[in-house]
Amino acid sequence: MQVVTTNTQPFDDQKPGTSGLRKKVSVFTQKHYLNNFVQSIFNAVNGIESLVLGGDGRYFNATAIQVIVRMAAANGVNKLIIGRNGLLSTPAVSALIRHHQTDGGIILSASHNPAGENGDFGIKFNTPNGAPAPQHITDAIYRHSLKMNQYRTIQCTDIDLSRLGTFSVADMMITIIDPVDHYAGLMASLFDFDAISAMFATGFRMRFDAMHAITGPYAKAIFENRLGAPSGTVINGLPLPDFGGGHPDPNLIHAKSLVAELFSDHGPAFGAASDGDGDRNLILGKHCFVTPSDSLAVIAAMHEHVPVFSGGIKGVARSMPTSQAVDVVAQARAMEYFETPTGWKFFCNLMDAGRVQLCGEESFGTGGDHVREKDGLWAVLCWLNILAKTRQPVQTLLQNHWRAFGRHYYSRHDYENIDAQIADSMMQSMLEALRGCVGQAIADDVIRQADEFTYVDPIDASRAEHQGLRLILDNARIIFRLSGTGTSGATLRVYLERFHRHDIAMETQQALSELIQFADTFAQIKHKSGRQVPDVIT
Ligand code: G16
Repeated sequence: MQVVTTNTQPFDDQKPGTSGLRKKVSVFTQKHYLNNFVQSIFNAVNGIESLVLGGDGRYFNATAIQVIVRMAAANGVNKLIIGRNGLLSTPAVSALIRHHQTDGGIILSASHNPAGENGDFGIKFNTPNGAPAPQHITDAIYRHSLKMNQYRTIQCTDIDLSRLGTFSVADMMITIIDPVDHYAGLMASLFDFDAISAMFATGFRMRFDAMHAITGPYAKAIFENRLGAPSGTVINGLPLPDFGGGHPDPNLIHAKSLVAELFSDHGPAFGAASDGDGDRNLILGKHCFVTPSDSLAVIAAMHEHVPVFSGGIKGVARSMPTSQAVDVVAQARAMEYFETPTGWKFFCNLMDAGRVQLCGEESFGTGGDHVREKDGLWAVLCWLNILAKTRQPVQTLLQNHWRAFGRHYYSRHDYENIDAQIADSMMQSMLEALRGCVGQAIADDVIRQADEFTYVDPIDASRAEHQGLRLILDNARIIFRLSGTGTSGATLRVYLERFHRHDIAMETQQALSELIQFADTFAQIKHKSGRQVPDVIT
């Protein structure tokens, strides 16, 4: 094998965000750009000998796989497991890393961001426990990227990604696997597939929107082939390099037609969707949307119905901006509960330590400790299992939950593509004004605490600072945060939450109207960003 050392210049913009490095395709396709970042991973993480490699199939996925294959061979990898055609969902990669006990994995995805030649691309490294690299590793990768002057590769022709089997390239053994098999088997071991099949056999109907992204083949194999849901249950099931021109973010805005079907009188009883790389989920019932925060709380409250949790739930965790609905369940059921910064990686120490078995985020992420990523289809199967055991409509389950635990009205307002400097200065002004807020009233509630969220990991005592600004009232919260996943400008997220012990059956935005008004005035959103209304309300 002939290793070629190629001279390069560092790029200064390769700092991984909330979930790896995400940039426009035009950035990633610059000469040496991908190579530099991949070499930074090998330089920062010593001794990678085995790897899982796959992505969500977006534009540039297959080309990037070939680049990484050559660089892996030149950097001492001797065992590489790749999904056929370069495809693997994010949770499937996490499961494979754990199953094959590899030294990690590389995932190619920009999650829910649009794809195609003018879209986004992304890459991230996961560690041997299957989790997204923690901060100290992503910091090290970034430091290496800033001084990158040479990368290692080999010269060889492209490998055939379409053929299952094992072969070698230089000294490296490559195995091309079916992307779905292992994951589908894992799901069958975690859920009561007989009970769910029996429910489908009685005529229960669902619709799953794969949004032309990675989950199509997984969903067809699981829902239609294994569980007996009628063909056509999975829509937009063919993964396309541009995701069919859509925006595979499973929320009320981007899954509009699915939402319309579930809100029509003749729609199915259950609807769900997942995102570009298969780690997010949207849950819908007939005439009913389950917020991700409520979904987490309902699963926690009804976990006895799901075999995954046959050992019980010792603890749950949610990201800080996620509503506190799951905390109420945890208190009632004597579970430990944790509040972490946004980013799935913050849950993983707690899972490794056996402290939490269920986690969730307002950004449509839910998952358990079977892998170390959030898992869209897993969350859908949790709901199907609960529905199969209770045989009650989603809406009834949700209303019963609110009756038992109270209701957290919740919404997130996003202001996208704000000039980064303006967004930073808005955050800075708010930070300076925080202290003056304490004691101020919003409607019939009072701000008791106003601070910037800092997290100290209970397991390894690592600190994460500047994780969002919080205004905490007796029964409400307003949170401001800048997104860490965008690729152009800055996105300001405003998270709004108000708790009512008894459901007041009010439309969500109306129930939150005083908080919305206060947030707008406090952040001076209209004045400083020039935006009159949020770009996306979820
Ligand atoms: C990533 C992280 C999530 C996080 C989300 C939103 O999700 O894995 O943990 O909640 O970003 O991040 P932000 O609010 O910073 O945009 P994904 O699905 O994009 O990988």
